[in-house]
Amino acid sequence: MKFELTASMMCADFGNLEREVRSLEEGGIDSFHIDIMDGRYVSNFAMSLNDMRYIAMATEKPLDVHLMIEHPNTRIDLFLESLRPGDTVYIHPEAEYHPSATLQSIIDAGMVPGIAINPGTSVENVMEMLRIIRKVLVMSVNPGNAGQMFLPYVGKKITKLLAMKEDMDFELYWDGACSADKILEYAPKGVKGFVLGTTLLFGKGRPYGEILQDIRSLKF
Ligand code: S6P
Ligand code: MG
Repeated sequence: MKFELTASMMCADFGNLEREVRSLEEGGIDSFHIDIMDGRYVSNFAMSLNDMRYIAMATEKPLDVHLMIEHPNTRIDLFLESLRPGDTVYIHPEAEYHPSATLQSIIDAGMVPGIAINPGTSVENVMEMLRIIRKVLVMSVNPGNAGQMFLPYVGKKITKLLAMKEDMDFELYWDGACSADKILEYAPKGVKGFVLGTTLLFGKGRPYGEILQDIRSLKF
């Protein structure tokens, strides 16, 4: 079964960031997920612009930038100018007065436009944006922190989005508390990729390559 695995870099060892990037690349990660927070849209600070720039410089793999910041359009140019065409930028529609204008800035810069949908946000609230984005990041935890519990009511929304993705031409990605059983259940249903954090990848005392190999060898 083909699905993408992306590493949530806010969970990495920042004392050895370059080594972390190398081990993940050698282990076969598909992309690097960069959680940018401003302490306002979410009550946490994880990664920031310079962390993203450093990882963009350290790898040729795609970046998957998840902006958890208020009014990203104010200085989205700072992020876009440090990325490569084909990298993905997700915004949270609730964080912007005119989210479709922000998505247009992402498209104009040659990046893949995405929206992140919070557990409490309905598909109906973002319907028009689904027509212009290419990726939907479904949050299965509230944004802001790693290591949280999966919120089971999100399952119904994923089912709804899966039924719409062909017609509206977007792909679905999972972010939050991603475990092997979630991949086993949702990859066959059509979820295209999974963000791996502390639940499955980081802080396990095992080489990333071994863990990623185990995930790719899951029996569906
Ligand atoms: C949360 C953030 C996520 C987490 C990731 C952590 O605000 O968007 O990307 O870093 O989901 O994974 P885990 O397995 O620790 O929940
Ligand atoms: Mg994220």
